[in-house]
Amino acid sequence: MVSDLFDPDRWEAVEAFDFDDVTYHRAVDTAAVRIAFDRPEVRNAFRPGTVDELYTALDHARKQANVGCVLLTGNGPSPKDDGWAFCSGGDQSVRGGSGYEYRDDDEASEDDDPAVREAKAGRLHILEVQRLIRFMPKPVVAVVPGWAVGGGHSLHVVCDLTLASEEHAKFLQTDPDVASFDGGFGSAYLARQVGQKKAREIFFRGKTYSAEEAVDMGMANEAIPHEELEEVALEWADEMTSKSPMAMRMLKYSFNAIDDGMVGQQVFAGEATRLGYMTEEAQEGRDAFMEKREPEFDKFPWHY
Ligand code: S0N
Repeated sequence: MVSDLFDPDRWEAVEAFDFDDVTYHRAVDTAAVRIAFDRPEVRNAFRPGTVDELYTALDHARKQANVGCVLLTGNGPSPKDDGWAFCSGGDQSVRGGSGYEYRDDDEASEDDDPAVREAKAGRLHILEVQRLIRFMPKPVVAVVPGWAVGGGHSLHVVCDLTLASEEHAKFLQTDPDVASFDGGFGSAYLARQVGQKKAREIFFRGKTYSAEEAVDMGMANEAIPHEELEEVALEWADEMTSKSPMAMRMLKYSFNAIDDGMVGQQVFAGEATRLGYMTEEAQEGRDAFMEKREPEFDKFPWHY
């Protein structure tokens, strides 16, 4: 079973992949996908292979012209104790001396070339997943059915929206308890959401916050009765995917730009250039070059 909250009639598996640590589904009647951590027995902690699979699924979703929203969640409950989790961060059992190590029992990475595995050793590629979520031109919603902890907390922070289970979602930053620190989106962008004092409290005190507290402090959007979590997530996806893809893309990049410096400007400008190329004016520039003549830009107004 994928998850107690998962309605099999609303989803079909994306057949192109055979993942071990994540599940990947496409909604039957909405332009959305569901990508879920699938290690509920360890509160959906990620090992290197999990991150590889997560990246592959997210990148696939990013490239699909008929997908407008990604729901990122965690399967559950745990077969051990019925506990729920979104993600509890990096799997501490495979954390090596210089980062997260690929192990032979990491099924999710069994196809990797050994030389590639060696090159990857110690690499914090969860940060590449964060950037993929940040820069993909469609909303990514963290659907949090239980614990969001450490690197799992950082992932919900970087998602565009967070929907949390009223009864079971719990938000906790353990990074300094296990000598880890997300000095990027997980802390700095969190401070943008909840303010500096609260963000420092989250990391420095390591308290556990409920869904309601997360909503009150501005790092989650809504707390939803547990049983309705995925149904509401699909409703949100339905709302968002009915809107203009161009406007949604431009808005996401506009929200990002102020915090993303020159990269934010570059990403936004790329989309502006795409729109520019659709104008007659841009086509005149291209045509004049191809026809070896002077461009007739004087027929286009200087808008103000
Ligand atoms: C999640 C917690 C709070 C749940 O507590 P609870 O409900 O009491 O359950 P437990 O009995 O503790 O757990 C159930 C089983 O799951 C195993 N388990 C849970 N979490 C992990 C984990 N992260 N790694 C490995 N195993 C885990 C338990 O061991 C238990 O197994 P059994 O039944 O066999 O005993 C609680 O479990 C908890 O505190 N977990 C640890 C949370 C944690 O510290 N995570 C790591 C934090 N750090 C990172 O994530 C670093 C990430 C990173 O690499 C990074 C680096 C640079 C920049 C950014 C990041 C980034 O943060 O992304």
